[in-house]
Amino acid sequence: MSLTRTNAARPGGQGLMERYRRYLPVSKNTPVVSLNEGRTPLIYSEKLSRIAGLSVHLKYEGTNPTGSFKDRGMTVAVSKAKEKGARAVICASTGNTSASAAAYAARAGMSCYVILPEGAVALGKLSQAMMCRAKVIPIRGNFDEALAIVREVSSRTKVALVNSVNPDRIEGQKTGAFEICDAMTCAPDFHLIPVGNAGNITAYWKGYRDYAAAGRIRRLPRMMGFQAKGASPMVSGKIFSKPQTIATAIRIGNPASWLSADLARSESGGLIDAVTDPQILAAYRWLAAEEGVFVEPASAASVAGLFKLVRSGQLKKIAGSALSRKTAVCILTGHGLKDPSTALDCIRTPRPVPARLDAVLKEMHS
Ligand code: AN7
Repeated sequence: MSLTRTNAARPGGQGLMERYRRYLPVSKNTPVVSLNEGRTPLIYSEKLSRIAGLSVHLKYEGTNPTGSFKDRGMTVAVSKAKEKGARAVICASTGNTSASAAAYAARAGMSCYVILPEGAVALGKLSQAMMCRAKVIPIRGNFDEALAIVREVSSRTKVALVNSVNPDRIEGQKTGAFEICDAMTCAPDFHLIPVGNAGNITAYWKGYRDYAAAGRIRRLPRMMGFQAKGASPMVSGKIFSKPQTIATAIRIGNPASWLSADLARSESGGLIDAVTDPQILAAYRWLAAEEGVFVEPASAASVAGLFKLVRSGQLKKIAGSALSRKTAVCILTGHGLKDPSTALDCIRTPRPVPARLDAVLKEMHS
């Protein structure tokens, strides 16, 4: 029996390729490799809404099967690679792409090679890729150098490239926009999103435009992307040869989708801005402490961006007098559990006390 049929016949829901089949490059010959990704929560934030003066929702992509938005793109990219007869996939990664590629390749019975910048990938992501039996090759270099190498490998061999330079990845990731529009019955006014290699902002913009073309929504959002200051080539207009940020997921100095992300910005009347590491960490801690939403540092760039636009008055300026009637969605791209070390660095390690009621009561009130 084909994978397509078994997947569709099982109880427990369907993945994106079945739900949004008519918008995706999937035919009846496509073997659907899915882990039932998508259907991530869209969470209303009363506190952020009060602070920003408009209605703010969080799209929590950390609940995807491997804990990040990459699964949306990977289900399509790995399915299409399998359809074309590839036996192996390869990617460069700051971590999440490798975790996702490894999982979908394992599911598909394919091999997976991942090339990573040595010492710059969060622990959770590395363990995911290795547990899903990817061949992990760290290089003494950064993400941009790793991407150049895998592009070369895939052009010389039959190993399929599953980075977001593969258009199937963009197709899959655009379903995030569909889910937001389905839930809100329209597009938000402002779409805030972290930017690294710039594939995701490109994908969301395509998703909104596809939905508009299909008559599902009437107007498009302004796309607002946020890079980490130490890795902000799109803001400064030049390549960063040594990108540096605590948000390792977006430590990228020369985004592959730079041009299409720039188009998303200009066509939508949006902006690409930079947020500093302290601003990212403040938003990272705020989300967990105030909303119970634990994300990885890179994901907090969208909310750090919102705080920045509110503080500078820029959001009010763009929205005009109708601010309170506007809506914003911040994309939270990955789960906090991906990067436990950064979380532990932010908090005080709890102190053990004797196993006695009085000691615990005393500690509770200290
Ligand atoms: C949590 O895994 O590039 O702008 O190799 O993991 O589409 O690159 C990850 C990127 C944002 C940026 N948030 O998205 C990789 C990788 C998280 C991420 C981004 C990434 P793009």
